[in-house]
Amino acid sequence: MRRLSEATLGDLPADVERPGYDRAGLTRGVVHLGVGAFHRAHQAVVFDELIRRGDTRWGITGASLRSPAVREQLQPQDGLYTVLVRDAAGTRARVIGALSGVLVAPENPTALIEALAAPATEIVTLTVTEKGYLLDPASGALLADDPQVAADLVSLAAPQTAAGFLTAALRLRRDRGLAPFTAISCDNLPGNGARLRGAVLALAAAHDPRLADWIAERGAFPQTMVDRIVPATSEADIDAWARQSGREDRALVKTEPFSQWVIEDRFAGARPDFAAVGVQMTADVAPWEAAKLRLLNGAHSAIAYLGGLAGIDFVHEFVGLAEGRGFVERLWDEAAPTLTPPPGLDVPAYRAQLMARFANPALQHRTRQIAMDGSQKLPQRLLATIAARLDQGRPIAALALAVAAWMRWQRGRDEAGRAFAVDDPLASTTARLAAGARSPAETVAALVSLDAIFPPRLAADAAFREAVTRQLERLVRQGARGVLTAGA
Ligand code: CS2
Repeated sequence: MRRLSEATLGDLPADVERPGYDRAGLTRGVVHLGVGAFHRAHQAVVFDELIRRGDTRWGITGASLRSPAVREQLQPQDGLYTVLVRDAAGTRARVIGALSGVLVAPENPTALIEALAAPATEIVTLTVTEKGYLLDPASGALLADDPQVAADLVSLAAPQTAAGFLTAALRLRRDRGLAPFTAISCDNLPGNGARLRGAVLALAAAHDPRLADWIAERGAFPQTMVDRIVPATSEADIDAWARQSGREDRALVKTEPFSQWVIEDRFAGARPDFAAVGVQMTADVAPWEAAKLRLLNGAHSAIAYLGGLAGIDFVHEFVGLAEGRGFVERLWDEAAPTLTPPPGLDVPAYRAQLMARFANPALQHRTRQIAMDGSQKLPQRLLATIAARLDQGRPIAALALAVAAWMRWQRGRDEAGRAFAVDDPLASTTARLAAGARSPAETVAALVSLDAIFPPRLAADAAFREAVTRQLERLVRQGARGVLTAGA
């Protein structure tokens, strides 16, 4: 079957929305690092919308920091791809035209540095996942011992890391008399802007302290909260859409109707009229971020491990069970009092909306996908909430059950005895620690000693260890489904 492309765009069914603007006339004002499904369904749609409204400065150059796979999806399609927005009521399809090319960093690092340093580049967005920042998940410090970071600390001629590319390009911009770009981290890291800034400043300082000063003074790393549920696209999704649309789209993404982007209003240079396309601009993103990380992502990770252990494959199936839904509500009852909701966020309404989003039967969001990289996610999704609860002297049963489920997951076997690979940069360490323990209490003691995940103060907290041990004992005895049915 023929691929979606400029040449075949006109053949699509009439109800598929198309870019409707002259793609050749776009300026590439954005470089995006990590052109995965999330970017294609979130920020790229926002830039596409700005262009549709007539501001042609926001064409995107995509970059993959690792494999050429995304370029092979997009290049034969002239950068075009379809976003399928799905819920129980049906599917809406829209072709996005904002992306005009994909660079593969390891093949030609200079091309990416030049794209970042181009005078037209005003904004650099990143979705490189939590582990892509190469930071200690608990403290946020740059992992100086990581081989890629170590290489970038020595030379930025062919950077290995996202922060390395930004630093090399900022150096070039300064040397050429250009202003810095605005670098916007769109990953679910706590204080994502500050963490990215810290990584770039640490690299810059290692090479040229005056560069670090210039970036600190003139650069901008706004904090953001990004939200849209974007499950991985399956071969079955691609086949089904090809049959329906008559064109094969290897870069297809599927998502939900909901989309939210909150950005700290701190820009180094030009700023699009984000507010006109529904992006929230604010001076303080932190309360939005905490609500999203602790309610949405906290529940997601809990569902991933408890559901995964119990053999529940999809999020909507988990919340389709009375005991699954009840557990999520209890988790939120624990998390909600730790939040300082920003003006405009009604927590009960937000929770109800989240539950409806989780229940969306058309998304087919796999628990296994969310279970990935737990070591990078636990601190901001569950452990910060637990620390806040303990400071308030409040119980943590549901949160502790989620942490215990993550611990049980590290064995790489579900409750039906099926083996799986724990997909996590710290998997070999957690597997070794879990294997050496002879009881739930020993498992908890061994895993909380990992200070990359558990802050020392929390690891030493007797109430925390007891609560997690108790829940792990219950999981071993009753299984995840049994514990859910009995109540947290
Ligand atoms: C999920 C997120 O995979 C995961 O860890 O929790 O990708 C989640 O779907 C998004 O943050 C929603 O905005």
